[in-house]
Amino acid sequence: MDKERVAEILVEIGTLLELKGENPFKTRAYQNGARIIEGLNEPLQKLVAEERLGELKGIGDALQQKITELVTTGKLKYYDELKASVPAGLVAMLDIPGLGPKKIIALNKHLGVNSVEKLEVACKDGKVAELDGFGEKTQTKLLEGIAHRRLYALRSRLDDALAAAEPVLDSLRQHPDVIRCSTAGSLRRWRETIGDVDFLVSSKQPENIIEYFVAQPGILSVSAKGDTKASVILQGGIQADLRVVSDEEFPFALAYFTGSKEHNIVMRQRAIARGLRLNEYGLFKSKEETRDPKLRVACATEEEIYFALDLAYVPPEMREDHGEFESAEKGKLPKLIEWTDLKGALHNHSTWSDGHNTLEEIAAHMDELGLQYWAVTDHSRASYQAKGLDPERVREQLKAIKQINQKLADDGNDFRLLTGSEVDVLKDKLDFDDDLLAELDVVVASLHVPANNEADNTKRLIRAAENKYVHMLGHLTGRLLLDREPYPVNQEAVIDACAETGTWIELNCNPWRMDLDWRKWFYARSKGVKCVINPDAHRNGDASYLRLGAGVARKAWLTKSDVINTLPLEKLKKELAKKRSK
Ligand code: DGT
Ligand code: CA
Ligand code: CA
Ligand code: ZN
Repeated sequence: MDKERVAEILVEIGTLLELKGENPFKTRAYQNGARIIEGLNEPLQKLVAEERLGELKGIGDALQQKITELVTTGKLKYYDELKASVPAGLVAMLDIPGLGPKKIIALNKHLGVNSVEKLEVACKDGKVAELDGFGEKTQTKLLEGIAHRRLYALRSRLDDALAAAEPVLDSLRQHPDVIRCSTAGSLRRWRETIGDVDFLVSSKQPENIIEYFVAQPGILSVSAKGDTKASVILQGGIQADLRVVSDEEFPFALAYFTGSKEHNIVMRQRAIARGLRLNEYGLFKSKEETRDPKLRVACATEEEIYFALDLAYVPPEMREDHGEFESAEKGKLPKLIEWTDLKGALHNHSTWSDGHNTLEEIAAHMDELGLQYWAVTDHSRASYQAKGLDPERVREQLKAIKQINQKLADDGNDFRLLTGSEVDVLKDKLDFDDDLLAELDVVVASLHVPANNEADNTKRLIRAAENKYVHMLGHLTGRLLLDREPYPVNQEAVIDACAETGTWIELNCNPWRMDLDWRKWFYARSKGVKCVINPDAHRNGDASYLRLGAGVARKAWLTKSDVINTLPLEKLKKELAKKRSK
């Protein structure tokens, strides 16, 4: 068991104890213990094996025993029993924003609330507002939180959906009876969250395909199975549909099931305006609904369907009825960015703050991937829970990076690490002074502890953009997809300030964030604001987020020239110098 999981379990034990009303001193010990374990600089396995846990300040006998049991057996009896002793409904309530153990105990004691469902009823009856320490506002927030949770449960993040879908698609591709196959739906359109995965296959032997599909190892259970259709549950509980069609129908079915629904509606209207009918089976020379093959306009590909309706081909990412028809009619669709256009990234972390790879490991890995540069922008000191660096440590890190770059240069290698910081945007200033920021290659400014009102957050971010050393704003809204709503902020006003000051905005492509949202980039681009696609990597594997980010950037209609980190290193350096020289 790795130290992250051990720390998670310790935190959970602390919370469960709190829910049981245990003494706060005891619960705090677990939370502290978790923090100590997470921050260890040597392998936890080794510490346990050498029986040296006791050397850690803050880890008492009871914790030592429990950590040892977890690490050596992968289980903890005490934890299992504790979990079983706390009602599941109370634990589920922890998931609602604004509810901690104390409030949950109060709700339980005074209103008998012991589940999310009962909480909802109590809120709707206005009983929660009457409770000491709750009030009208809290009650409204709790109801909102419950509604959000319910919606979140219906969708999956893009990374999880892709991870579940891609192996299945690869297997389908290998079956000899498969002529063509593709994903469709929101996954093919690179939406940031996915309701269900849609697969489409063309074949002369649909039954063989269905049998083969439902037997795939990535499929947990089969919900429905017909001659040409099946619905299943993939890893992670993600739903998926497979449809098998003839190869003549394939382009039409692909266009139809790729959607979006809004896009399809306009396509259908365009067909009708031309005396034709469009549906999932074909484009037909008919004024009525039909699927008669004799009336079908032959189209071998999706492209040909678009041409038949007097449109340039619209890539799947753009099919959201977001202005694509106007452009496609004029044949003026932008050439969208490709993920292979990306030459590096400008917001990432290392073991110096809360990342998992050392500077050396990062340089070796990103060079291996064929990238040209990778900025290390660890947290600033205010983010103490993420082990933020103080100015002294930042300057030490600068030296360490210079040494690594020197060695790369000596070896004749062109790859470079860039120095930097993800500096916290505080209430009335940035976490670091300008002198320090001026020494760094790359400065990302991020708001990690927002106010709960829009005006304050907007003002803080505008002030950050006005700092001449800040290159870009990080994850502008702070949202966590299917987990946390954005903090209140006037995004347009912040975008305007970025446009005025020459500050870039990040498209944080960590799949939990995808922030700034693709819908907002239409406005940002119209103002001339440049984008940086940043994985916010905390481990080397996170470099793969660049591909997801490019997909979402394509939804935002971004081209290579809109995105700063498509520039080769020398040109990037010139761009990094521009705002500072003003
Ligand atoms: P999701 O699954 O919620 O993330 O979103 P989609 O877009 O994948 O939606 P889904 O799986 O319900 O259906 C796949 C596509 O099929 C959808 O994008 C468009 C098409 N489609 C489904 N139902 C309708 C409909 O009632 N009318 C039209 N025009 N198209 C539909
Ligand atoms: Ca779908
Ligand atoms: Ca579907
Ligand atoms: Zn951040």
